[in-house]
Amino acid sequence: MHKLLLTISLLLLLPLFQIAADNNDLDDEEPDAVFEIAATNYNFSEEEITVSEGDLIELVVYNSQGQHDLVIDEFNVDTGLIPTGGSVEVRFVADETGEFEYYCSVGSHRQAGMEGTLIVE
Ligand SMILES: [Cu+2]
Repeated sequence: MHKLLLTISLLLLLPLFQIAADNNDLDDEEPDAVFEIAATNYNFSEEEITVSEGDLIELVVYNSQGQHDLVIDEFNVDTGLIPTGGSVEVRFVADETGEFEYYCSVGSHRQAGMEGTLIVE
C-alpha cells in the first residue's frame, strides 16, 4: 500500500521535473539569432529588432552608463538591473507574431526614450 502511495506521489511530481528540464533545454540549445543591444542614458542602440516566429532568440544587453534593464512583457523577458559596464543575456522563444515593445523599466527611462520594437514575423 505504501509503495502504491509513493508511486502515485512520484507520478504527480513528474510534470514539475519536466518543466525544469524544459527550461534547461533552452540554455543548452544554440540560439537561432543573437542581438547585442547597448543601453545608455536614455537610449537603446537598437530601436527595432526583427525575428522569425518560433526562433530561439538571445539578447545580450550591455549597460555602459547609468542604471538600466530590458523588459519585454509578452515574452516574460526581464534582464533585471544590468551592472554598469557589464552585460546580461536573456533568451526566449518568439512564439507569437506581431509587434511588441521592449523598454527599460527603471524610473521614467521608458518615457525618456528607452524603448524599441520587437517584430516577430
Ligand atoms: Cu534605463
